[in-house]
Amino acid sequence: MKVTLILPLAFAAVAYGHTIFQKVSVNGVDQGQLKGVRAPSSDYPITDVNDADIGCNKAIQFKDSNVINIPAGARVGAWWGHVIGGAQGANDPDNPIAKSHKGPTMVYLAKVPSAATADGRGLKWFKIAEDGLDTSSGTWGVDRMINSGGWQYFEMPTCVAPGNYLMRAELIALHSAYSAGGAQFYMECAQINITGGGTSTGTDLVSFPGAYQANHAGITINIYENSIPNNGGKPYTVPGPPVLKCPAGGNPAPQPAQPTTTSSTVTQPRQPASGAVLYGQCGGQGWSGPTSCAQGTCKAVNDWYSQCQP
Ligand SMILES: [Cu+2]
Repeated sequence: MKVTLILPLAFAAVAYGHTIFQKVSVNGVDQGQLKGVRAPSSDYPITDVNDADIGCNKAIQFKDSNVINIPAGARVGAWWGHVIGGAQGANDPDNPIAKSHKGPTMVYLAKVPSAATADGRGLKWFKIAEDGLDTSSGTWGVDRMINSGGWQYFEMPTCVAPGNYLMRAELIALHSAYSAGGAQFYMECAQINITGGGTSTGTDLVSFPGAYQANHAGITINIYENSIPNNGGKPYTVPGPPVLKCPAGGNPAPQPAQPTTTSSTVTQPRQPASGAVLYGQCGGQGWSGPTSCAQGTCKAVNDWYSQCQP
C-alpha cells in the first residue's frame, strides 16, 4: 500500500483497537504465548468474506511446530490481545479489543493429517462453539471475552474423534457492519491434537472462503438502536453452520445388542444428566447447560461463567 500521504491517518488507525488470537489454555493451563498458534504481527481485520485467507489469516509471522494436546471435553480458552503480547502500552483501553467492537465469537475445527504442517487454505471446517448476543442483557460474545481478560472459553466437544486439527478461533466486530463490507473478521488458527473423544470429524462442513455471505443478516446488520449496541433487543443470528451437537455422554457408549434397524435419527439432549465435567461450565448468565458437577464443585468465576473446580 502507498502510504506517503496518508501516514497520519495510518498512525491514527493504531488506536482503532483491533485484536489477535495468540495463545491457548487447556483446562486452565496456559499453553504459552504463541505456542502452537499461527499469528500475523498485524492486528487488522479481514473485511472481505471472499478473502482467500479468511480461514487462517495472512502474512503469518509467528508459527512454530508445537501441537497442543486437548482432551475431548476439556475447557479450552483462546486468548485475544490488542497487539502481539496483549496491551499496547500501559493502561491500554483497547486491550484485548476496543469495547466498541461488539459481535459474536466462534470456534471451528478442520481435520488435518498434520497440524504442524497443514495449509490453512482449502480445508473443510465444522463449528464447535459460538457465542452471540444475550438479548436479555444486551451483551455479546466479545463482551464476555473482554470480561474474561481476553479469554474466549468453550468446551471441546466430547464426541470429536482423536487426531490432529487446525482450530480456528474467530470474532466478528459489528460496530460498522450497517453497510455491506463493514463487518470486521478476526481469526487465527491453532495447531491441536485431540485425545480421547469419540468418532465425529464434524457435520455441516464449510469452506473458508465460502462459509459467509456479505449480505447475511448476521454480517450486514445495524446493531444500534438509539445508539445502544444491543440489536434493539432482537435475537442475533450468528453466521456460519450450526454448532456440532454430540449425543448425550459425548463418547458413544457401547450399546446393548439391538436389532439392526438403524435408520431412525434420535435427537439427544446435549448434556448428560450427571453434571458438567471437571473444568466444565456449570452456570452463568445465559447458560442453559448443567448446573451441577459430575466432578468437583461449581464455583462462580464471573457473572457469565461458573466452573467445576477440584
Ligand atoms: Cu478494530
